[in-house]
Amino acid sequence: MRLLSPRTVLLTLAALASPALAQPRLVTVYAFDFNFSINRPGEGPIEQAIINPGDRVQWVMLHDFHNTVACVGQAEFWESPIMQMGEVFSWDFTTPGVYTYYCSPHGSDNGDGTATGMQGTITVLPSPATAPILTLGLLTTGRRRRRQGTC
Ligand SMILES: [Cu+2]
Repeated sequence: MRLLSPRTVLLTLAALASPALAQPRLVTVYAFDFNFSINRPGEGPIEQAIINPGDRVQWVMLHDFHNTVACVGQAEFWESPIMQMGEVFSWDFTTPGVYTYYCSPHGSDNGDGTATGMQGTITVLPSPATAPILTLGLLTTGRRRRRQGTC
């Protein structure tokens, strides 16, 4: 079995970690049966979506008469109209944090960052801005070792 060189491994890791190469994702949250869920009906509802800064969340209505409204006092605020089956509302998240939202016909904002009833959360992870610095450090270390071996 041929092993990858340390430099090849580091370059691969750098490519995977680089935010410049990371494309924004489209994450779908479904609204049905008085739930928000990243799973479809019948798969068990998962109310929390975890995304990166720059990702877009789209709420897809699988039933009539739902909407998505952010609780007040968070870094980002959105409020969709009440929608019918098949309609979609999208929001691009830029600021890391945990965002609680609810459906205004079937839930409510508790005023303290939580919601009751039909509600969910979007977790926007911290920006991976430190990744290039770490990668550069590893690559520099790799080059030093190579030079020492050839002298
Ligand atoms: Cu609703």
